[in-house]
Amino acid sequence: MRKKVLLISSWTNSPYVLGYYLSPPMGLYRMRHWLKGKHDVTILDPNLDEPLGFLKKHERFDIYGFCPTKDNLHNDIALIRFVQKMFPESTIILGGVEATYNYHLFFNMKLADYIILGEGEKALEYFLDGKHEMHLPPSTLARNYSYSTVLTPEELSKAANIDFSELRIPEYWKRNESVSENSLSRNCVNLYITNYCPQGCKFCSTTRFVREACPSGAKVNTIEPRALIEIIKKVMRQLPETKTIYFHDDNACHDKERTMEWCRLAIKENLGVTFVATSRINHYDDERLAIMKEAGFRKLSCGIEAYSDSLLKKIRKGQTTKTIDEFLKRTRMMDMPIHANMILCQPEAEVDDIKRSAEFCLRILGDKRNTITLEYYIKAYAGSWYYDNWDLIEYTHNTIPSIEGTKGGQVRIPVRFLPKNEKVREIMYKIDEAHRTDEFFIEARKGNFLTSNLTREICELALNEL
Ligand code: B12
Ligand code: SF4
Repeated sequence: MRKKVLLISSWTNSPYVLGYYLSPPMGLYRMRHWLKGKHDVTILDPNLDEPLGFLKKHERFDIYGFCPTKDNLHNDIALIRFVQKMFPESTIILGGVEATYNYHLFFNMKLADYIILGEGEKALEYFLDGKHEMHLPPSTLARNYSYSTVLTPEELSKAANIDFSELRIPEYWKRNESVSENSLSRNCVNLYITNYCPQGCKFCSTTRFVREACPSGAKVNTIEPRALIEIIKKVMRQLPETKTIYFHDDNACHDKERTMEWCRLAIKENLGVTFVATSRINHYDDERLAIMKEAGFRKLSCGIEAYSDSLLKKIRKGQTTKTIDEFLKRTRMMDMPIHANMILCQPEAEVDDIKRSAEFCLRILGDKRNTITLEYYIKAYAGSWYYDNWDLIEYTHNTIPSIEGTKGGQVRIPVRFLPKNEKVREIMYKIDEAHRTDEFFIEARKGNFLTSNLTREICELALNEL
């Protein structure tokens, strides 16, 4: 039977672009596209529409699907409770990364009827088709009881081929304007062309995301090259002011053959847009780099995380300072700027690691076209190795707002993994203090800002403290 579904993106509840530029909730749009013709799916994006007014204005939906995130958990919980109060006869489902890893919390707080793990397209379709009955007694937990819901490359191509004119992307471009002098984000459309990262870095939750839902089904799938070219052409037709397509995956260039093939096709078709991708540094080899440059890539984003062999080994990053240096040499020879992601005061960092990483950042920033997002500590997200194994986790309590009489209260949020080394911890606290008291940080973080604008000062501060 046809169902009326509302999918609701995480509620930041702030008019500012805080640390990252914003983009529409592509996962929710992908699910809507997947279900087109079968169910009526509406998207509520609280970044653009005030959610309470929206919910009151619209008739009841059969299903309300939320995508909570840790950073906005208090707001997301408040909104779920508001929907529970307004529409008690509707079904509430949750999905996405936070719901997948933290399902106990949502069930314990009675915030969900069902939780869908991993990729949502096929899982939500099966759910709406009523195929969710497991026919197991409630006292049983089963690991491998169901169909795989991981998308194949063909299905990924279908899922990503959405109607971009429905995404209200120009509204996001407008919202991002104040931070988009950084050329990465100017008139940018995010695309996702892979599904998974098998690396398993200790601080990252990505590797377990698909495995959590489908233990046997996890391997890296990449969109078919011809299908990708058609999607890019569609973006350019529907949003002709697009300047950059950003493949915001973790591993966009993982598949060498497919990357080279779609780049060849892009050169032939002359698509009139530039590209940025996020991928591991070993994916940017000489051959791929040469053709990517010719296809219109203007920046490469990558996770460097630390410039210290011992620390890179501890966090299971699968790269060394030698492979990082070789990557930098390749990109310099190709005249290709980079955006690097770094983490300074890591749980297992020693003082010398801080020195090496901070000096590395300053060296990279010597080329003005390069940018670095430097997190000075690791945020404690569920799903990562540290989350399950590290004993030094800092928590806070966030206040859940009461909306028109709904239950409020507090929710405990894991903030960050604390470094074991005392001196490293001290440096981290000094940086905290500077964020509170130093004029540069106060000014820089007043309204809209990008984290990458703070990198140089954080490094200098850390080096001064050594
Ligand atoms: C690209 C990206 C961004 C982009 C775009 C985000 C956006 N609006 O779509 C930008 C840079 C804007 C961004 C911002 C932020 N991000 Co971000 N982001 C990512 C990244 C790399 C990919 C997400 C993505 O779009 N994937 C592709 C789409 C197709 O998949 P998806 O969104 O996961 O959706 C699928 C499934 O999850 C599922 N699903 C999702 N929701 C629902 C809901 C229902 C009901 C169902 C059934 C299924 C379902 O089905 C979808 C289709 O398969 C992930 C890491 C990762 N690998 O997942 C982090 C990640 C999601 N981001 C994260 C965070 C913390 C943030 C910020 C809060 C950072 C900050 N401090 O500002 C902000 C929040 C912005 C906001 N308002 O929500 C965390 C979330 C952690 C957590 N546990 O909550 C992640 C996991 C990274 C991490 N570990 O740090 N992010
Ligand atoms: S940090 Fe990057 S390479 Fe490591 S597991 Fe996460 S997505 Fe994969």
